[in-house]
Amino acid sequence: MKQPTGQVRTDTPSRRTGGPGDGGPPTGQELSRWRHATRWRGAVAGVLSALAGLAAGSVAAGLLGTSQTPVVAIGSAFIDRTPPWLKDLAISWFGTNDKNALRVGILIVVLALAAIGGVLAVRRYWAGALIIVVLTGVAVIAAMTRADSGQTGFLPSAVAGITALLILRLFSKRLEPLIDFPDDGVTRRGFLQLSAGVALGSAAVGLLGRVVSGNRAAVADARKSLKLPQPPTLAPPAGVQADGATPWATSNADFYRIDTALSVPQILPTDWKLRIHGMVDNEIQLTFDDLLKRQVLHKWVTLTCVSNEVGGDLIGNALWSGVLLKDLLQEAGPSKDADAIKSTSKDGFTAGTPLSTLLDDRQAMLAFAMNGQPLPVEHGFPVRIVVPGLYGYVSATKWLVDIEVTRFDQFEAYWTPRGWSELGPIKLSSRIDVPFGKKVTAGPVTVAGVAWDQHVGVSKVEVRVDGGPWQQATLATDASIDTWRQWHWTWNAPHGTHLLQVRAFDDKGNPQVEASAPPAPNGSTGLHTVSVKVD
Ligand SMILES: Nc1nc2c(c(=O)[nH]1)N[C@H]1C(S)=C(S)[C@@H](COP(=O)(O)O)O[C@H]1N2
Ligand SMILES: [Mo]
Repeated sequence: MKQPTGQVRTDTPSRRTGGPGDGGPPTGQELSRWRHATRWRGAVAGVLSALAGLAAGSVAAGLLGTSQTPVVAIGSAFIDRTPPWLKDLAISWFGTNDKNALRVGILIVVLALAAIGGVLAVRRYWAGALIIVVLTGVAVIAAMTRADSGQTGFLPSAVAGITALLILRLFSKRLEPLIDFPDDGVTRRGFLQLSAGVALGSAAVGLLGRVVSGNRAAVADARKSLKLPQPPTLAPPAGVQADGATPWATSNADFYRIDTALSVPQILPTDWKLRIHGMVDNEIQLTFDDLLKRQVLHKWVTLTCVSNEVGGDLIGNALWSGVLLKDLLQEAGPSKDADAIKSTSKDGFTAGTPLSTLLDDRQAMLAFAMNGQPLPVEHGFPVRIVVPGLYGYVSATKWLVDIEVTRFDQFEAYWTPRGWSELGPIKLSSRIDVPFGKKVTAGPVTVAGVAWDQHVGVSKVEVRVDGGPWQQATLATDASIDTWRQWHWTWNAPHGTHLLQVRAFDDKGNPQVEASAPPAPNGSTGLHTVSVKVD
């Protein structure tokens, strides 16, 4: 016999065998306490069922060699549908931890929904099961819409859903007797045993999932043992500043990371293949070995993200090693009508890059090393594109697997339908790095930072204090127009709180845009302004 929720039953339950207030008929208070306890058990049952499902899903993903666990599937689909403002918000809140934050967020939402499902399932199994079915459906559809999930990418989510449904059924069988009748101890013990069993089982299965997904370890090993042509020197070009301001080279560990990959694609160099095709005379297929047989180029290039706010740190300068894209494209023989390449990564990200920027003298490359090391896995191992002068989203495809020579009117790259410009030349900008958050005492103070206008060049940097006259800063040696340029200026700092501002000029003497603009749709503008307290 079932009672509608919330209605307090006051007659004596016929199956009563003991429990709180032993002997007499249960009071309304007792009944409501039992129901409360039963609801809690339902929630625990829901959460444990979901965890068991997720553990089974991770084993399935490991066995199938796919990264598409249910959480990754939902998260990746979520990222693909994130509007630019939300992406920027996530980056500004969580920085490079935005992906972990998303994983945790998805897990919390899934477990919360599963808890509700568990509570419902105590009374009506199918009502709770429906929530799991819907969650499973979302994950399966999410996995099927991912480019890198292949034919079997939906299976881990399906396995997770079926497992969760079965476990939830076990729980609901245990909990049903508790709905209207007081806890007889036996039922409670049964529930506790089942809970402990499911929790332990899930932990064990989850561990197994880690073991069977050995792909990550294999790629890490392959990367470590890779011998690549070394640059003649890692030292900064002569004359670049080294006075404690921003280092000339950004270390691989400090280099900003931006991408849509919730689970970083794992590609063995021996498995890597690149196809250059489309509007070309000769289609080209390239293995990693083929790539290493070509002439190698080492070049300092400053990479910048279009999402970089004025004064932001989504910019880094590295010594990249790789081969010239120009040579490869010329071997392929692009059609006269082609004006773009669409480059695609293992996980389905795409960038659209003007063909002209790959064929001119800027030495766009297929890079396999960064600062003398094989590309870190997060930065595109084994091969990515680097094009001086263009924001990353229109050029710097990591985990590169495909280049199609085409026309801009034939395709839309990943970020274009999401509100970002089709073309993304980097905008002239500058940043103050010191003094920053440090104690400053009155007297001469070094103000320093970087300015950049990749593949155009910076000719001058000026600084001003409290909106006063602009004063010329000293520029470090121009290593190349494709890198940032360090600058410094000595300020005779008076007591008080002051505003410092910087502006840069391009090679033709045009100043950077002073009006503030947000990153979307094609890069921020405005003057970097810092407040400094002088004691
Ligand atoms: N496969 C892939 N490549 C990608 C992206 C991505 O999301 N996926 N993001 C691009 C963007 S927006 C930038 S700014 C650069 C960042 O490169 P980094 O993470 O090595 O700094 O990578 C580009 N290449
Ligand atoms: Mo970016």
